[in-house]
Amino acid sequence: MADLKIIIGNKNYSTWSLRGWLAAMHTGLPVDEVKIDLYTPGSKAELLRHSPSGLVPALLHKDIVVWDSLAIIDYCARLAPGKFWWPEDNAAYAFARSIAAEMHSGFIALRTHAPMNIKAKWSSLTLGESVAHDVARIDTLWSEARERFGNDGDFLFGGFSAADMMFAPVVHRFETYGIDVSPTVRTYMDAMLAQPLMQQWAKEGRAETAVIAAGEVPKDATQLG
Ligand SMILES: N[C@@H](CCC(=O)N[C@@H](CS)C(=O)NCC(=O)O)C(=O)O
Repeated sequence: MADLKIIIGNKNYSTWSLRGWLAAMHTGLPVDEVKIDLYTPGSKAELLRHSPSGLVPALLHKDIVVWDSLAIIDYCARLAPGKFWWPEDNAAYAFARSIAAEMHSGFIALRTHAPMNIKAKWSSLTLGESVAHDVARIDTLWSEARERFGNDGDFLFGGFSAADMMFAPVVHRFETYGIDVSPTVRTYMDAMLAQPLMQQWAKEGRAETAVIAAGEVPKDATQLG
């Protein structure tokens, strides 16, 4: 049994779980994984057995529990200080921390109307105004990060970092709904989709059979939002 255990939900759908799981795996330490099928009878009781908020992700480290994705990322950064989490440079750090926080608290329209569903593929949906606004803002943030701070690698701040973890589910959303992005963002998304931990999660998500209604866009939809 490993000292670290990450509690997650369905890999096809659970965006916050993806962020916490990436952080736990990025430590490079041995990690046990417990997956709970969300929104099923009994799942809330099962979540509460591990996570005081009744939500995933939760990270258990020996007898310590950390819940909420951003807290898990910061805790994992303490456990594995030799790995890249946040950029050193003050300007890059400020940008990285700000966009991670903006992701954690914002982009409600995109989160509401374009659920992560790794298995799904749409090509014909137009974007409602509020979703289009979120998409444009994210494109601007990713492009600026890549152009100003990303020279040392393929990710927002060069190497794969906490900021990429926070935006990982958005990459899947853009991919699933065939959302138009700038060339810089397309190149960044391709790097994210090829990242080994991202590939592992997506492969396991695609193999799942559970269907969560809230994670499905109606078949006759023409617009997101
Ligand atoms: N702010 C939390 C959000 C966690 C959250 O909403 N998790 C969802 C899954 S993506 C959940 O546990 N839902 C299960 C439920 O509500 O029963 C975080 O950043 O971790």
